[in-house]
Amino acid sequence: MIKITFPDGNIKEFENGVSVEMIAGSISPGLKKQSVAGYINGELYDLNRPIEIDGDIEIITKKHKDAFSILNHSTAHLMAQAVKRLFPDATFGVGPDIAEGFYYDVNTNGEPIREEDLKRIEKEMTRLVGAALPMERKELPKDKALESFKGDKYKTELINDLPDGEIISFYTQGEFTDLCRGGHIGNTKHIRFFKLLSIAGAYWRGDVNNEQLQRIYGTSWYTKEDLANHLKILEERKLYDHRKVGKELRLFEIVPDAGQGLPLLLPKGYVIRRELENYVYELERKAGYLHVSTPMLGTKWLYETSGHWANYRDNMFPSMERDGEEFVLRPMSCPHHMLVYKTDLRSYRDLPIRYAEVVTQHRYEASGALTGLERVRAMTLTDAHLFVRPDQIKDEVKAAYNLIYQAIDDLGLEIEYVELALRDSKKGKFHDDDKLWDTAEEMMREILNEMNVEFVEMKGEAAFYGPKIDIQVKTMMGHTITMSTVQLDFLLPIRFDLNYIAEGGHKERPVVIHRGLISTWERLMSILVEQYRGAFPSWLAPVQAIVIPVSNEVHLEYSNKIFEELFDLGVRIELDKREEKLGYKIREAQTQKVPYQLVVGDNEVQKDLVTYRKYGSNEQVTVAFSDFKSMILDEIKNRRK
Ligand code: TSB
Ligand code: ZN
Repeated sequence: MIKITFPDGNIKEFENGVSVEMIAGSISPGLKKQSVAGYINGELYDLNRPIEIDGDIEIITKKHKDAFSILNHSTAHLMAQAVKRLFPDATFGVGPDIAEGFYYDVNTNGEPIREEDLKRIEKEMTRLVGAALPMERKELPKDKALESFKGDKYKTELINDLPDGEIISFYTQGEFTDLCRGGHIGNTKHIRFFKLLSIAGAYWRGDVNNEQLQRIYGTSWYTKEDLANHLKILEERKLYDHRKVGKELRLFEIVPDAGQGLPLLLPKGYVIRRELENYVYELERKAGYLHVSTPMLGTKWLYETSGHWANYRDNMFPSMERDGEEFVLRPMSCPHHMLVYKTDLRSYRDLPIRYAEVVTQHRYEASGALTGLERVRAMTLTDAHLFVRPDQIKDEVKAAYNLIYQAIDDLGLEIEYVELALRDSKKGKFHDDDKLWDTAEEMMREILNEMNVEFVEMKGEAAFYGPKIDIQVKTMMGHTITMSTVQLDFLLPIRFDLNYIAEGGHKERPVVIHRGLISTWERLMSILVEQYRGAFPSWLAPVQAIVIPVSNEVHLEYSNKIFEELFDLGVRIELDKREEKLGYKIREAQTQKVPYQLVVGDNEVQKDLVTYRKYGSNEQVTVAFSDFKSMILDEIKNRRK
């Protein structure tokens, strides 16, 4: 007999070799039906795996946060089995579950799988589901494992990477066996609502020097409704992808002639960027920041001194030489701001000093990672470096965080979660003063706790110069990306020998806080385009209002008056006096998502009125022109959402 302890502290005895499924069934048939796996002492157990030790149990039901990944991981195996049946020479790389489903990397060792084949594979999967094959776990020592996968290059490599002496687990369903840590759903019959989505290329182990495999993506759910919902979201995403909307609204283009990851901002896109810049400038001015401007080309010395050249060079474009001097395109502005600080003698009374700049910088990002405006190689960051005394660190980090919070809220965005990025002392890319790291990391933890901010710690994600608080948002496309950042740095002040005169007249070192307010214009724009689905609030909209006369002969003069008056007041307004049908002009204004459409007919002309329709509403509202004027001016000036 073994003793099983339940989460409420209850202890029950079971036969040795009992399974999670049987334990669930002993509680209630309903629980048995809902359960998909379990944790025994924290280790994932399949439903049918025999339990042979005493332990704490946590039953994973379909609603548990890990249930989705178990189902999707199992579906990846199911797909591989189906692929193997249809492409008997196929070998397989890795096949994990991911945030919204799963993928499996396949080499057919013959004709590649085409988009049209996905249907066939799905059908085969359905057949395997019908066969109700148990997914059974088996364990082998490493040498036996290698033997049973002899000739399979990828699995052999994966097994070889596991530590010697390790017991390796396998899962078998029908004729198909796969190397796998588990856990699984127990039987193929539980996999019912899935869809294969796409095929992409992926290098074996992510290395461009290796052969390319085919990566098949899919998604799998516990109910028909959940699957249908998810597929609907995927369809909608295609419509709101910023790359598509950005093109339709003529905001930006990425053309091969300009270079990968080097977008061209078109006039309408630039309007948005300038509005955002005005907003940021004002916000920072009120928060006590001073604005500076420094060049995007700098001496290599700057980056050798800072440590970027040693620790960040992979992300930099190569240096160039002129007249015996070496230059680099800057990937960050920190060194320049250190120099700005050094242009004067500083006293403890001058601190904190907060230098802000919208910094154009270049980073070498792998071409496979480039994504529209979301991840680019030329970017302009809403950057700042704060020079503070040690006793000011906490207040300044908190204030920087709060300013970020405000900006994110003003722009209608939402924080998904906050990450505290720490170093991993085993990795070489971090500077190596343990004491500085420990102090900085502990301080950041304290600050977040004092602010009652929930956060997750991420080892190995810090900047080479210090820990970061990274503020993550989720894009409409479902990726999580870093929007804002506050970073604590004791290193660069040493490297650049920064000082201030302390109260007693001696020299002290300031501390630097790096702060990215709302990311780069590029990334921010990608998020906003998707968030607003191209329909920007009027303060950001490239065209804020459009006047459409019903008839050019009768209504043009009054239309022109409205246009000129608002134009002179700074409203981005257009007058559509083309000889086109009224319906056509209205539809076009709609597709351009112009916030205010003003249609001018007899009634408007005679009584000095405007009739407007706000984008997204079907209602037509008629008001005195003067009232409309104050309304739209107020809305723009106060950046109403
Ligand atoms: C905040 N030196 C600091 C600065 O002072 C710094 O550069 N930090 S950073 O490396 O984390 O980058 C700041 C922000 O730039 C990130 O939080 C992210 O929002 C944005 N960013 C980084 N790489 C890219 C990229 N390739 N494309 C678009 N935006 C990017
Ligand atoms: Zn910086």
